[in-house]
Amino acid sequence: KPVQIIGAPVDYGANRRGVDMGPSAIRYAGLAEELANAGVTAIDSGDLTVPRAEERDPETEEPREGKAKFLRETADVCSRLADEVADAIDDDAFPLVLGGDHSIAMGTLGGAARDAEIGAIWFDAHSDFNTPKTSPSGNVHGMPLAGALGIDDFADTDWANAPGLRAENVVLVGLRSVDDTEVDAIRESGVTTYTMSDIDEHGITEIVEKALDIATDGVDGIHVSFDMDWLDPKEAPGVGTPVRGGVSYREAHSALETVATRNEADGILRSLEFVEVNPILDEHNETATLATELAASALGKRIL
Ligand code: DIR
Ligand code: MN
Ligand code: MN
Ligand code: MN
Repeated sequence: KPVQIIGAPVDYGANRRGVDMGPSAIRYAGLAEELANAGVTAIDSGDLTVPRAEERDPETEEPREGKAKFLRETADVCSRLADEVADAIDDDAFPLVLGGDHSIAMGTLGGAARDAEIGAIWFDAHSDFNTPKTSPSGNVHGMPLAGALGIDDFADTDWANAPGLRAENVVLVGLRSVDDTEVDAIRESGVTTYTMSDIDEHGITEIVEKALDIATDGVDGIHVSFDMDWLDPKEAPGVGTPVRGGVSYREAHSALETVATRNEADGILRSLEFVEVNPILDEHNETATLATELAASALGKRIL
């Protein structure tokens, strides 16, 4: 199955500019070559058209309660991204989405969960479970899981919701920064969480195997959403919200190799995205380079 690369050069959801350059940075770092070397056939369908943040007013009329910057613009981009992802799947291609900040996951999930029941694995330092009402920052990149699952004030936000995404098949892996405002929503939602402490205790392979068991149980496929801030900032400095104590270079590869091995056995992987690469906060485009290598691992690259 060919991989279809879709760029979403969006930074409406982040608290500073630059993550909209993520898709360019990842391509410049050699994504096409890295995938070709891994034996993966890839078609690049380019980037979605995204107006610059400066041309837009961050205030939105909706929701009436609470705060979510650039929500209208985010709705527009996510709707178009969902269509592209759903079209790619219809064409029997495998969507690989390049962010952009994590708000775009509502688009990817919306497309992947169209006419299908899916699970998801969320590799992220953060839980992304805020809503406009609860968010301390107003940044939509802290909200996409709540949006996709239709939690609280996202209940009627059609563009954000991924109808076929089942909370019982959603697994967050490697958490280490959760806002107080997110805790109850996470507990009530029925998702499974593994923190960095769980990885310390059991090791990355065991945790990812468990995550795969849960995410794949009874579904048509799974989405893997990979926030580059999941890694330790020493490995991935080019991200907007770095948090110390993340996974190592090798653990990140191992996690995605485990996903790839499972996918080789059962073909369960339906879509994949890498988000939050911000090259202007980076040195020598390190974080984008890492994203290209990780994409290859997820799509089946092996050391031997
Ligand atoms: C924080 C940061 N929880 C917020 N979230 C981030 O703004 O809601 N997610 N950075 O990846
Ligand atoms: Mn995130
Ligand atoms: Mn994050
Ligand atoms: Mn154990």
